[in-house]
Amino acid sequence: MEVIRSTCNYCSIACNLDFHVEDDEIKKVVPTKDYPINEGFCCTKGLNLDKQNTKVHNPVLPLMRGEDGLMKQISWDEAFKLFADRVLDIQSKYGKESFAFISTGQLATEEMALIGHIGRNFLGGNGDGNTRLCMATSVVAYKQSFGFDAPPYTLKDLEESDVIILIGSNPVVCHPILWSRVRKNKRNAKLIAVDPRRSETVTNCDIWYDIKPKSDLTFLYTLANILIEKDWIDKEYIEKYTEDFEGFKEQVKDFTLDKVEDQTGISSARMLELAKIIHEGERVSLWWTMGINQGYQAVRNAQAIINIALMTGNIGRVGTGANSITGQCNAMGSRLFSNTTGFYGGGEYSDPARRKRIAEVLDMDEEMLPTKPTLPYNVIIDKINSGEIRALWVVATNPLSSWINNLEFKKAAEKIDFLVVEDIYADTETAHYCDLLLPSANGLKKEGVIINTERRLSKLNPVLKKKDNELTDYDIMLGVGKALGMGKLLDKWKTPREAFELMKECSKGMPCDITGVDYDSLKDSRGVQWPCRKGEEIKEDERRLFEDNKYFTPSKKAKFMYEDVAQVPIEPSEEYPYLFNTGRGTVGQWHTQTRTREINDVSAIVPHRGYVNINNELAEELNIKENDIVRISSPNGISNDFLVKLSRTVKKNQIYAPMHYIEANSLLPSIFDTYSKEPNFKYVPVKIEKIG
Ligand SMILES: Nc1nc2c(c(=O)[nH]1)N[C@H]1C(S)=C(S)[C@@H](COP(=O)(O)OP(=O)(O)OC[C@H]3O[C@@H](n4cnc5c(=O)[nH]c(N)nc54)[C@H](O)[C@@H]3O)O[C@H]1N2
Ligand SMILES: Nc1nc2c(c(=O)[nH]1)N[C@H]1C(S)=C(S)[C@@H](COP(=O)(O)OP(=O)(O)OC[C@H]3O[C@@H](n4cnc5c(=O)[nH]c(N)nc54)[C@H](O)[C@@H]3O)O[C@H]1N2
Ligand code: SF4
Ligand SMILES: [Mo]
Repeated sequence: MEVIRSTCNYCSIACNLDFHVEDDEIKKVVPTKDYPINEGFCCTKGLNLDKQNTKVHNPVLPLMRGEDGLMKQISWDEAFKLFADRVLDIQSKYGKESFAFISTGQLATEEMALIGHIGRNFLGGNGDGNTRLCMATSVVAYKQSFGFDAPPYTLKDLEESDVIILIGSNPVVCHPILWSRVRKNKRNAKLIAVDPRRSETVTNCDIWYDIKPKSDLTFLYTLANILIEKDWIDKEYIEKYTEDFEGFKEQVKDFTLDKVEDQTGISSARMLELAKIIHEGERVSLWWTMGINQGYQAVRNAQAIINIALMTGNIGRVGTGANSITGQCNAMGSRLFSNTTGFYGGGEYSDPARRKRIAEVLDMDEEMLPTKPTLPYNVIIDKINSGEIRALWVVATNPLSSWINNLEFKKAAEKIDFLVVEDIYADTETAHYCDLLLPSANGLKKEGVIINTERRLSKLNPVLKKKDNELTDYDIMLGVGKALGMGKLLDKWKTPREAFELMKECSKGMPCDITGVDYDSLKDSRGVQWPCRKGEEIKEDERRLFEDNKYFTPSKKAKFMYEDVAQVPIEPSEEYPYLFNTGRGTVGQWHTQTRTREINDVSAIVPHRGYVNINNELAEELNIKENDIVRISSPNGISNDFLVKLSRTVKKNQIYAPMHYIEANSLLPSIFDTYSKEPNFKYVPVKIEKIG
């Protein structure tokens, strides 16, 4: 029996797993013992990675929609030619920007880089990722505050903190292996959760700040104001390493204790208690995830967290940090190497030095490189609906279900002239509308590099062999590129390894420099965090950023970023009195459930239709019982039916809907953060009616 190690390509922890393989069949999956991230543990999704395309097979050959509306099988050469003919024809009629692609944080870095090369450098189209739905807020927050998209922590910081504050984050369900690091904490840390819902993580914490939905900014500004007034701040750190603290101080001075309870639901005594805990903690770490990122004022929320870390000197030291936890396995790869919002390895498209360097590395004309960041996801969809974008290539994401206000995406899918879907399943909600389906081999058959939440690169290795005619995403993208006539522009991209070498060169001298990473040594290694510069010896395999207190801004100082608290876009009303919140349901369910539906242990226990948690008292008032069906309507003008699961984890006026079911998103209006354009996925007032 052969043992092949690879990386789990579900969540951003990126556990390593040993696959025991015989006759091209996986006999056993064992979490890798000596991998520093998961140390012999993993969650049910990783353990069941072998259950992909076992019950629900993917076609090996592409499918094209015929004139009768039915899908029929074609050869790969025919598919590539069809792609090229249709896209080039559409571009010749409507201009380069009539083409766009939507990619993902769930591919290997090399695949993201290649689709960015084809779609942006060669075709001159727009291309965004589902990371817009997820990490865009953290990206913008870090860029503005630190000068680079740089999550500063290492997961070991969880073991070394005195105080761990989790804001809008439910790692017990979403990052179980991260939680095992919390459990290994050596300093008897105080665990604090800030969440309107009594999540699984809240249940495992010492203190719960059950704030009113979307009141985080007031909560954090009040906290900052107390710390300032009590003089519980690190003046030396502020003075030496940060900018514009005075402006921030002015901003928060009116966030006084007399108003806080009314606005956030948290009493002034409890606010004082939290400030005191932070003050007394020698090592305080602050962590956030989608409860912060997916909001209408999300960037400023994330920066309010960053500001607390900066003003108390809780950054750049063991067990501290303002730490955004990423979502998908390779969200970090997509953030840095997808050529969508900035150059490979970072840097603005307007920066002449970066333009020159990237053109040299890729051996192409500077004029061919993008001159501006992509149009964001929401604008791409608007432009499909207005007829400006006519061809769309969707790779490894299922927007018909996952996009906010998803009937807008459905409209776009119905309207667009040419929709291509590349997926490991032909039956996703999005694939249902496509003109061309490019079936790809799943992650067990591919090679590449994944960058996890703590900036650690690890290797995806082929565990199973490809069948005849079966192609990976990399193979498919190369086929598309060749058919488009990219010719010499693909000379340096023949294999994932070559693409990785290009990305290394592009990263040279940047904060995420990976020139010291050796592709071969990465296999079966302990992984390596960026930066990893060529020639530089790395002594520790768990490293944090900013230990030298130098940030990536021109002044080398971190910047306090702040703004007035924005008005809630839609207040609850008599018609829509309840607040609808969405997020993850269980450890075993992954997003739109294409993959996890194949895991028996998961499908046996989760509801098979969209459901909501309703508080027992509210249910009683509305005469609703467990397993009833309710109709929920939102100001979107949409009503959807949900199964009822009574739960005291939600407050009486709040409802929680797991995002794994298509019904949730059509209720949410198209509201985005001003700066990151990340959707406001976790808040809309709704009404409930019992039916049936
Ligand atoms: N099992 C499983 N694990 C996953 C995933 C999955 O689909 N399934 N997806 C992965 C991905 S891509 C991501 S991005 C992560 C997401 O990981 P998380 O962000 O931890 O998960 P969510 O459930 O989306 O949201 C976290 C919490 O935000 C809270 N919240 C809602 N509104 C507010 C608010 O106004 N303020 C505050 N403070 N909190 C609020 C919610 O109640 C919820 O408990 O999980 C990753 N891991
Ligand atoms: N209401 C609400 N909506 C949300 C969220 C929320 O909290 N609330 N969270 C948002 C977040 S954070 C995220 S990240 C998104 C996720 O949203 P999506 O990206 O749409 O969700 P997935 O189901 O992970 O879709 C991934 C697709 O890729 C396919 N796939 C898997 N592996 C491969 C591969 O190797 N190659 C190819 N070509 N395809 C592959 C899968 O079959 C699946 O169809 O959802 C967002 N939507
Ligand atoms: S914790 Fe994340 S990376 Fe680890 S096995 Fe589970 S899904 Fe995979
Ligand atoms: Mo995500």
